[in-house]
Amino acid sequence: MANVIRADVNPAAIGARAEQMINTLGSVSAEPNRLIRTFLSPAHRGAADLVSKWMTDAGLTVSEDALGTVRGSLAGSGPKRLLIGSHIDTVFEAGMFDGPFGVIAGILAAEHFARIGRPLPFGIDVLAFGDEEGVRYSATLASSSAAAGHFDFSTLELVDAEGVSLAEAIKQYGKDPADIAAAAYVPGTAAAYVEVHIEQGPVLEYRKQPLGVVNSIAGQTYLNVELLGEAGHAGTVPMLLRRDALAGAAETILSAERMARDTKGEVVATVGHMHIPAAASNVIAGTVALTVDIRSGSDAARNAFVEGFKKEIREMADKRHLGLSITTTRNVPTTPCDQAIQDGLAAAVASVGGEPLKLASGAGHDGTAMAKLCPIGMLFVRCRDGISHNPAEYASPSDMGLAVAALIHFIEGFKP
Ligand code: HGY
Ligand code: MN
Ligand code: MN
Repeated sequence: MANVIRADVNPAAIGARAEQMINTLGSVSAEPNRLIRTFLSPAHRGAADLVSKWMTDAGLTVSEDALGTVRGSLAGSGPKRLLIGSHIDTVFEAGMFDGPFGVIAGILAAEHFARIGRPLPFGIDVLAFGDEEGVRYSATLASSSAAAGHFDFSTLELVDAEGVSLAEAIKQYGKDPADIAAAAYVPGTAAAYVEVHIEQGPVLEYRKQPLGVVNSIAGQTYLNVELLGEAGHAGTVPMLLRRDALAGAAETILSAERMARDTKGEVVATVGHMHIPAAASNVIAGTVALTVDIRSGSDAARNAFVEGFKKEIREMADKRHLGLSITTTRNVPTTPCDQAIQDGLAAAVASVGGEPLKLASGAGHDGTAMAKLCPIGMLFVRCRDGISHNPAEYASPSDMGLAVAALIHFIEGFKP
């Protein structure tokens, strides 16, 4: 891979630093044997403190808003700001790269300009968001939505698995919900938002490319499906007289899988969580709740899938004499990435010797929230076997170094 055209940027050295930072941040977890860092938790606090120190050491001015977003700022000669960020919260049993690498890349790129000492014609804000995964509360993108000025205040009443409301969690974190509005950027001050993120898929590895440019972020529909049957004795109720909610849930899961496969890649559907309140091996399940995550790069295809899926589940429930409730807990349209930013990132990828591949993101990102504030772009980094949301998640120091070098090139050529 050709070196960058800039003599003062050494991707190999940057990549080694990025790897060391990833490993250090990756050790900040709620549990010793697996990586868990949920929104406004003590582990989030520990990660925010570490990122704040890195930002300060890089020459950035650090601040924190009411939702815990850490902001490292580098002044520029003009009023506009280029926002570069990602998230530091994780799923359960997470990998170390999903989110953190985007924050680390922003810090390393901003540090390059802080060290040069020649102000850019715009400021840089590196943002570390704390709620992209939506694991603790059923809402998600709370922190980036607040920065973008469209926080949903009704989510303050949501409660986590321990019954702690988001409002209470904010206070326990040492912040004040009354300050949430102040987290928003003044409209017009953010020139763009750019996020560097592992691809979380196999395309770049398959195409033997370290970097790729994202053209859109898939739209998402999340459904909560609750099946209501009749709890009964596993030994005495004849099969034909059962109203087995868990058997209905099994059909629901297989319908989602089969219907998504039938779209030949246009739509993906996942049942990732199921709750059986009174589960026991000798009880016919009376109630089962499950989540259905439906995504597509096409809003029309996703919406058509949702309608067809709901119809099929209703018919199944009727056949099984089950009660059924389906609630939509998330409905996010496909988010296009700004064309000019895509072009700038493509030139940046080429500057480090890459082929500027364009690809859609099946994963959701903070960019979806930030797109309501300003134009967005994303730079993908190859990850081994396309694995993510898994401790085996990995991006090489070499690829991470090229990503930061490309980001530096992008910043150099950015026109707010
Ligand atoms: O679910 C997603 O796509 C993201 O990782 N939160
Ligand atoms: Mn992510
Ligand atoms: Mn993720």
